[in-house]
Amino acid sequence: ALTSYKNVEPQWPDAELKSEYDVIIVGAGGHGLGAAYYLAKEHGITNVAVIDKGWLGGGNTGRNTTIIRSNYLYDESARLYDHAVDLWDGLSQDLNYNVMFSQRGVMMLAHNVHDVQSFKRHIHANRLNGVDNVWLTPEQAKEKCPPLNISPNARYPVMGAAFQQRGGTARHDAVAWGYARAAAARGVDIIQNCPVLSIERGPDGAVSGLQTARGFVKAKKIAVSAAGGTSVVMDTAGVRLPLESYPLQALVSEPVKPIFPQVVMSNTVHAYISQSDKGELVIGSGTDQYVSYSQRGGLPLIEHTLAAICEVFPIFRRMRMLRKWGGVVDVTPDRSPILGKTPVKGLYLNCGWGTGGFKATPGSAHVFAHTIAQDEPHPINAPFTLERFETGRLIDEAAAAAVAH
Ligand code: FAD
Ligand code: PYC
Repeated sequence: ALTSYKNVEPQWPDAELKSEYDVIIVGAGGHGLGAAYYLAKEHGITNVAVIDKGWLGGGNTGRNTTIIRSNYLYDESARLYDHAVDLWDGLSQDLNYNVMFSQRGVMMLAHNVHDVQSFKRHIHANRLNGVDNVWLTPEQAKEKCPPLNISPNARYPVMGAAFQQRGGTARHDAVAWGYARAAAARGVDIIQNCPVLSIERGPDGAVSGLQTARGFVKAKKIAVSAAGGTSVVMDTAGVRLPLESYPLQALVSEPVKPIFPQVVMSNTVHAYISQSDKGELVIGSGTDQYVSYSQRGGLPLIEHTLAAICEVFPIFRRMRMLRKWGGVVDVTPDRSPILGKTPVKGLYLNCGWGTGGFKATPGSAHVFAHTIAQDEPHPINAPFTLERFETGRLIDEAAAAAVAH
């Protein structure tokens, strides 16, 4: 069946690893590929390699439920995530690649008094930061999303919802492919199936290069964007990180005709759901409760999630699930990312996105490229330092993370 594809041009060349680069990015997820693209496009730095141990986009970028929103509590986070929403808006045009960004709106359900108070606090803070987020009554929520059960007798009664209209979804693979194609067109080498084994440092302590499965490569600057694998890679440079890696799972149903117009999240019952353009219900759960580097999780979590979905959306009780999978998410103590310089000269870090970094992809990649090129943070990522875990200047977004972990 694939013979008809034999004359199709690859979208980026399968590059040979050179002996030396100005910048090497470890991790060909959306964040790493995006940073390479912006390095080339906005800073004129094109002697760049993006190296991945597996296939491009095969990490969390290709495994997530693609929810995009910027309704975070603190000013620092609102600036970072809203910068991303602004870039999502023009991304398909910028990359000349349809990333299928769909601003269908994200609804977060409140099931108890605590949820109501917490969401209203977020809505007020968001409004002060120019981030759209409004309160919906149960009836208004149902009007937007007809499958929602708002009966007062429901097991998980809906007491209202926070709603961000500018939020939505994008096609995760297309984001990786679009950045990869656009970066490669500007001269970036994309190297797949090449595990990075260690970061090497010279006598002055600065980075000198990487040991990879294909040998040593010299680099003036190294940027690590390896999500769940970050702490292992950084350890080889002598940098210990406040990260824990957990499995996070998702699953899809059989495809059906359009039935679900928004993205709906419920942190309290540990479930979130949207409908893909193919018609599948895309459903996700909370993290497994143990640390692991395996890209699969335990069945009890999925059962719990589906039980919750059946209570909140009884219409879906007889849907059949097609497949499930997991990713490895890198979680910081304050549920905010680490995005900036490190104590090692020439070594830059973009990690700690945990359960919620897909939405940030263009914004994070954009300011990370600035940080690498200028050797100083962009004002937007300046607060997201590694040092904050020593100084105590934390950015606690556990509530806005909205995924149980
Ligand atoms: P990745 O895409 O994971 O890329 C990192 C890359 O580094 C990988 O390709 C990996 O192979 C590579 N790597 C690791 N170690 C090495 C090494 N030693 N050598 C070479 N390469 C290496 N976020 C949202 O905003 N919305 C959501 O709805 C959402 N849902 C999620 C659902 C699930 C099930 C999961 C798992 C995550 C979800 N997330 C969500 C989180 C989101 O997917 C991630 O935060 C984001 O994709 C991280 O992107 P990245 O480019 O940093 O990492
Ligand atoms: O961060 O919005 C999010 C999210 C939804 C599902 C997983 N993460």
